[in-house]
Amino acid sequence: MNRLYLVTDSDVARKAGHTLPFVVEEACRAGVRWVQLREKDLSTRAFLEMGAEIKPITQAYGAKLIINDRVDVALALDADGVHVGQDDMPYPMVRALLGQDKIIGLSINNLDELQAIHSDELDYLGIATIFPTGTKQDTSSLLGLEGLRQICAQTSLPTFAIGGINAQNIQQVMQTGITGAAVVSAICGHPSPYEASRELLMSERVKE
Ligand code: TZP
Ligand code: MG
Repeated sequence: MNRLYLVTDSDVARKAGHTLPFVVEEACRAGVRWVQLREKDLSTRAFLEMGAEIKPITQAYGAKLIINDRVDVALALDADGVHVGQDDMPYPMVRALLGQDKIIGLSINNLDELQAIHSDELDYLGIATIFPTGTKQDTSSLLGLEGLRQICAQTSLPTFAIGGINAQNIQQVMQTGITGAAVVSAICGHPSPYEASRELLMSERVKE
């Protein structure tokens, strides 16, 4: 499986003239195999309806569907997993609710948060925030490539970097010891989510 992770934002997609199902379909058609449904402003009902629309698309391409924050939504959709942050449900509880077969990812922002982890309960880490981004307002201090390198050197879990990653800098990100790169606006906000995904996937170390 390649190392590109699409994280969705329907506002960013809408501003680029796209619906979210269109973005996910185009990204999957281009080869993306990790999709995180991250919807901060939808009601529970709308989140479920969106997930029900997205799941057949990811399934058709054999892509993983991960739900951001909402364990209940992931269970209701029988999604592949859940991604939680530092202020969300603690991942041991997520594991207890989802069972051993589902994927659980945790966001970390610094070395202290890395050191607090019990890695046997997690499947991967999201490492934030690498570069400045307009997509998320409450980002912690920026790690940059050097901060990212330091974190990657100290964990054996699979890692996905996030924050300001695009076709121009993904190559440098992939040289830090990271497993993969996660993007929002570089795909959702691009005039062609298909072409954007193709370009990102062409980068060295992303495509394998
Ligand atoms: N977590 C840290 S930065 C971020 C998230 C969800 C948003 C990244 O968006 P973009 O558009 O890829 O910079
Ligand atoms: Mg969260």
